[in-house]
Amino acid sequence: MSSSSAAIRNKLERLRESIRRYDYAYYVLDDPDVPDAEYDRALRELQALEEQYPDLVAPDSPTQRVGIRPETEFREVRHLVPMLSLDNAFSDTELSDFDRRVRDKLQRAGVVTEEVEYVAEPKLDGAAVSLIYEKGVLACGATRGDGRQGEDITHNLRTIAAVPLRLRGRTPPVRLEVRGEVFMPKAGFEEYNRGALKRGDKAFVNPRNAAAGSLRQLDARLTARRPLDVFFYGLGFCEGMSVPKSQREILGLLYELGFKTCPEWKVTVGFLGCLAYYDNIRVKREKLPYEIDGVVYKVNSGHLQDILGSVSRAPRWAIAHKFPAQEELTVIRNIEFQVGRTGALTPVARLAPVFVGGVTVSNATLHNMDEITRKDVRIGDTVIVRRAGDVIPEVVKVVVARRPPRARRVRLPKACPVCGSDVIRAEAEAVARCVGGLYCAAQRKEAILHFASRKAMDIEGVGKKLVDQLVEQDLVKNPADLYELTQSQLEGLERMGEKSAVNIVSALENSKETTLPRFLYALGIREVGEATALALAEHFASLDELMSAGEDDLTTVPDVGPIVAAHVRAFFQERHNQDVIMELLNHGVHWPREQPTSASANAILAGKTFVLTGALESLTRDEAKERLIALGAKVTGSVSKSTDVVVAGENPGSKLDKARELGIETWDEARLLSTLPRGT
Ligand code: JCF
Repeated sequence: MSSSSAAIRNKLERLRESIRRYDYAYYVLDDPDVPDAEYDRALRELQALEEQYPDLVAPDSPTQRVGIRPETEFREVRHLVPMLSLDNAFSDTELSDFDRRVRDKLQRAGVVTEEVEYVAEPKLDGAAVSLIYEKGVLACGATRGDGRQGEDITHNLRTIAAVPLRLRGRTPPVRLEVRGEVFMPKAGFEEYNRGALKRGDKAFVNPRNAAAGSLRQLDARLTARRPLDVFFYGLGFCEGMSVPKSQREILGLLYELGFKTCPEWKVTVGFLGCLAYYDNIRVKREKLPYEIDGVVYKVNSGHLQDILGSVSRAPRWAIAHKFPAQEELTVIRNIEFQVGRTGALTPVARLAPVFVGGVTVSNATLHNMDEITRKDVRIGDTVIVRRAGDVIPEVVKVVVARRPPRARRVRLPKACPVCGSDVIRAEAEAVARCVGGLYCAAQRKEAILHFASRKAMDIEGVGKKLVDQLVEQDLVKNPADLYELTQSQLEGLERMGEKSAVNIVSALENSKETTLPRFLYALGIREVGEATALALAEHFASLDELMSAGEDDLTTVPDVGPIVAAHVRAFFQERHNQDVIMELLNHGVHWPREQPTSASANAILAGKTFVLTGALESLTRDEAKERLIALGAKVTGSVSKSTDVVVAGENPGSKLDKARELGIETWDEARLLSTLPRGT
């Protein structure tokens, strides 16, 4: 045997061994080792290599089975019609290729179609199921398995409220097989995981594994406690009923029979129509209450589907257009501690740069020391990083099998990495803090950034890069120093032209006219967010009164408890803070004496609770919120029985559904604008 063929055998065996291990973790343990993207790469590499060396294909190679059937304690059931899976398109080009193949094949069959009509819907990230109804009654439900036979999970499916136990309508078909995707909505997943951690149980790494794992419980009472939902998208076997002639009619029929279908589905025309749908869903993705990993397009016409037919495991008339992977593998090069505004030390993983969720990521948050311990993250580890939407990338888990012998644990530093002050971790608290306060440059920077931020003093142009320079060059030590900056000082800074300097000086000048709630929020008092700042401003007649209030006084303010009161009191007692406030006022920071208050009973929206959802056209949500509050309304984040009005903009999402469910009044933007008088 030549050495090169030995090397190839070796490589093949290594790939097969990895894939077997991934399969076991994924299918049997419901706890995958590596991200899907990595799995797909390994499988494709193995397939390519085996294609190149067909005589080295082993009968037990993971490529030799389509779909994997785990060893199971469940009864096996044969699907009446095989469950197909979907081919993937990972780029616009691959989608365009698919559309061309469809048109070519139809043309060769003598069908003239300019553009093909498709039905598009989001591709849910859950577990595929097939259900059989006998004379309208749920008789059997199964997992996809290998596509020909799956596991009998009827007992578990029965616990899902959205699975009809009986079909709607008077004359049910003799036998009907329906296909759908069971999933765990994002909110339920997060809530479930929070509970699991509290109980000391294992959390699920993602909603898909949560759904698959929940369906494979032996005890249906456990499944019943999991927040599962389901959308149906197709038919299998039909007897005693005529089969609809298009995908759109199938979805319509499913709906009439009482099955939930994804409300986002649409008929699209041609490649460009599909692309437009894809872009639209990608933008909506974060707001959807469930995880999706792409969109599915199906040729709408059943007749055309028949002409196109299927290859081994996937139809030629459908394709899944995937979003870029949100999870990837990379290596932790180092773990450093960042110091925040309140001195909290946050461990941050410095990563070997990796393309994930559409961007290159080189940092990921590790939240706090407890998290590091729980996930057992060490420097040198290979980890799964996840970047979903615009949230900060995070380390999902360590691939322990790839841990190098020299992987190093991290310890909480005893001294602040920025200023050298002591680091204290209070008993039973997850966060460790630098005690340096405004002596610490990191805390100074964050305090100034917060002061200038949009919801605080709203000083445009004062961002991270500028504040870093201002603090490092000792031009600004506290927020009040900002107002002493001159145009020429600013022009002397890096990346600062005359125009930017002029703009910043005028932004600073403009910011001096503010409101008391904004000012209080801008001070950055611990535990005082926007809502508390507003409550404090409404309760006290003046800043002086607030500054001299005792804790007893403070706790009479709505929503202010002893902890917040102590923080407020301590802040105003601090000499340094008093000085900064005086300086700010001396620089001309001011606000109207009379705040419009929600406490005044004659405010037109006094006592009304509003929820805003979706994008408004003529104003931002923050502006709408501020103006509603000015009229006496309370604005909250989630819809409940105590909500009075839900204002829905573009793409409102689940809050609107909830409002309708609860019969709460809903307003569109026009109705909102007609209520807000000009100038509020
Ligand atoms: O949402 C899904 N995961 C999904 C999967 C949607 C579909 O319309 C599907 C599917 C798998 C196969 N359609 C087929 C034919």
